[in-house]
Amino acid sequence: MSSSKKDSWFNIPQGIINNIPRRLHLQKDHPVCITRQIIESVFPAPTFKYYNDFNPVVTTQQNFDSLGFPKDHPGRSKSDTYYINKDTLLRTHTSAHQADVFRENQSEGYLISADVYRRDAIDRSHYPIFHQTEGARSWDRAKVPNGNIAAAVLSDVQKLPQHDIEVEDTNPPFDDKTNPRQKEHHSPEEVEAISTHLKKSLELMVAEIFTRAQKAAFMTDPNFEDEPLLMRWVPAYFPFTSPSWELEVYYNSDWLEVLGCGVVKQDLYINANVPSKIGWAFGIGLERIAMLLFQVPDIRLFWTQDERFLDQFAGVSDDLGSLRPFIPFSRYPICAKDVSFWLGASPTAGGNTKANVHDFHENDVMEIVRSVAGDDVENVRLVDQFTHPKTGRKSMCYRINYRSLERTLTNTETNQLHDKVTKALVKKLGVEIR
Ligand code: FA5
Ligand code: MG
Repeated sequence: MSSSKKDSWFNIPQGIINNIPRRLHLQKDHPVCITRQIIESVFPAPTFKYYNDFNPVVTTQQNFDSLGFPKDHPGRSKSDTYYINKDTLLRTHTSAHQADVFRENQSEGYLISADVYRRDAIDRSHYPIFHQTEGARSWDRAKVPNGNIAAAVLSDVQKLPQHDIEVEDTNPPFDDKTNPRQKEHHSPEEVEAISTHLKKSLELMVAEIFTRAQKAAFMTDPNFEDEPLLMRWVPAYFPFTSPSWELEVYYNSDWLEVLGCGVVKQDLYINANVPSKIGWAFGIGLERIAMLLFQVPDIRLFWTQDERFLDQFAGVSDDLGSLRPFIPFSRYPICAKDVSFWLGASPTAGGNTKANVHDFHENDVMEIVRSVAGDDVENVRLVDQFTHPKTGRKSMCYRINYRSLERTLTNTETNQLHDKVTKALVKKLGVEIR
């Protein structure tokens, strides 16, 4: 990052910068690393090549343009993405490397695992840094008999192992209105064959993960009642795949999105100088999977250096069969504090136009709270808002839950933290405390 020059776009807090070298996906015996290893075991070398140490600093070209994101896509805004300067940012997804790897990689498939960065809400399942594994599998028209991609892919489908998990898939292979086939590049038979290989491969990956999770839960608790696993495919949209889907898993009585995927847009192969290739790609969030695999209740735990957390996974990287659930250590008390403020110019204070209603982004509140209170904040949520009938000013009330993972915060400490948070909101957002 030091080689990129900051400009007025720079918006990366020190807390994020400090965590860039952590690379949890490479830290042996860390649950994020173990999750990556399990995924890699389903997509073996040499068919798949692994890339695990790409630099998180990428260009807007890599992260957005190369993937066909429109110029006005909301993901590009400073309120969603961490920028070093106008053209350089911390990647928001592993797809930032797709085009480069298609250009350089001669093998049939690859997996890229890496840390990714997004300005986002604060709660138990959202953290501004998380990890993804991206995978792709390609076939080359020039290399299959008679250029018959559909036949070659279907014969590869036959070679995939079976799984016995129930899958709900009511979707047509493509839908010309909502989830189109790339008509100018792919025949219906080709899309169907590639989609079948894609879905089957990803179902196998998820089946492997959840079977391991159930086995682990059962090993520690023989009374563990395993719910039958259920997956379902839902149509999705990504600028760089078509048709596209998300795979959801029924877990703890709820449908959970675990990955996004689709048939690679042919422009990516064309721009990478491999126009005769055709294939699929997916991206999966590692924390989300690790939380299920190990029954980790709070995403902040992945960042703790507390031995009571880390020691529980010792030895698993070398023996994936020894995986067992996390046993939570006692939780410390929570302390909730509210902060209410006005947006818009104050009628008395001469008009501070900085806290303009239109410039207000909730992610800015999240980040200011995070920058002051760090991992001692468990979640932040909007609990009330209203517009004053006379002045037209808008009032927001956020509830901040303070709780450390490592110790009890004293009342005085929490009050001091909250006071600092309040002052930072005034200073950085220009809001007026009510
Ligand atoms: C993407 O990031 C696409 N790049 C995925 C993709 C790759 C699609 C290749 C097609 C082809 P999305 O933003 O939905 O998509 O994130 C993908 C996965 O990352 C999600 O399914 C989820 O598992 C995980 N994820 C997304 N946001 C978060 C978050 N804030 N915290 C934890 N995990 C997240
Ligand atoms: Mg998604």
